[in-house]
Amino acid sequence: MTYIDTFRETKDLLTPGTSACKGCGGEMLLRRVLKIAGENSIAVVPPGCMAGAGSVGWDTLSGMRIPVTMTLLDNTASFLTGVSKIYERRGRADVNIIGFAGDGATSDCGFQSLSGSAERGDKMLYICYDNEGYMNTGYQRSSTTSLGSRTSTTPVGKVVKGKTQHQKYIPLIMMMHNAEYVATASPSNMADFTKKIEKGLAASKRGFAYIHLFAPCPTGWGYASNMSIEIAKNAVKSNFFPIFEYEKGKLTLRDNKKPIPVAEFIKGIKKFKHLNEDTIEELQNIVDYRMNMIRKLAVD
Ligand SMILES: Cc1ncc(C[n+]2csc(CCOP(=O)(O)OP(=O)(O)O)c2C)c(N)n1
Ligand code: SF4
Ligand SMILES: [Mg+2]
Repeated sequence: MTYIDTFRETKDLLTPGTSACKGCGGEMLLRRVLKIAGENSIAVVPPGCMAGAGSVGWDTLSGMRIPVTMTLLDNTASFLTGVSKIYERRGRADVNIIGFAGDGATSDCGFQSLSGSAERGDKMLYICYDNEGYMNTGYQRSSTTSLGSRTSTTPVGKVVKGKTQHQKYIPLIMMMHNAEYVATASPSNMADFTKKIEKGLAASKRGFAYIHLFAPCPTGWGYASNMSIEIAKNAVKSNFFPIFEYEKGKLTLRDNKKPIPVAEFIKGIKKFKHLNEDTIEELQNIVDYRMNMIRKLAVD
């Protein structure tokens, strides 16, 4: 079945009327993850836009047609460990145990719990949708927010001009946990995305699987809601968001040897509008540095 068949023929397990913003990258990704995973799945979503958008529940109702619960912001992975162990004990290894967590819940608040589950090799698929900030509470910076971004806690004024630190690069950190499977994916390439979710689900039956998704956010980043896919495409084309996977000790990179400049990617995104040439150059340097590091780790 091609990915188009998967999306056409499988049941939509996320309510059609979520309260996510128009053009939300995270919502688009969550809907497709559920279509690929199917009904024999259990989801855990920590506080954030995807829980807040109604996927977890209004009153006693849930926006998903599979069992779902909301954890704390800081314990998604350890919660999944518990769910995974009980299902294993009951001989239900067929059930997909999936976490769908934001970058804040993953890279900051929940990192200790994530690292523990990964190091133990607990059986789950942990997905981080990275929209580079704490969007659900008004776009505060997180450790994956990129350099120079305007956020509500890194405003642009006379003294401060957006975030002054580089982003923490979680995919490689997760790879160094000797995870069963690690991958990055973008909504701009659904065939690749589908294959990786399928592989991640299969790997989650053997151990810890981690997938990091590029999740553009029109509201927090400041761009037109119909531009999310275009922005995701340019993030990949500029190497701002490298696409790779790591399995059985091997890293495979979808190399992009003729990248567009990072300046091209950030054009039209308001959170970067104030950047001067020096900061754009610094952003370009970190993107080049990271890509070269991944190239060195990749198999030919
Ligand atoms: C320990 C803790 N601190 C703060 C909050 C408030 N809070 C709820 S959602 C959220 C944002 C989470 O950001 P992220 O995980 O990146 O998801 P996003 O909102 O971007 O989708 C915050 C700070 C909380 N629930 N728990
Ligand atoms: S604020 Fe951003 S991440 Fe949150 S629902 Fe809106 S578009 Fe999606
Ligand atoms: Mg976020």
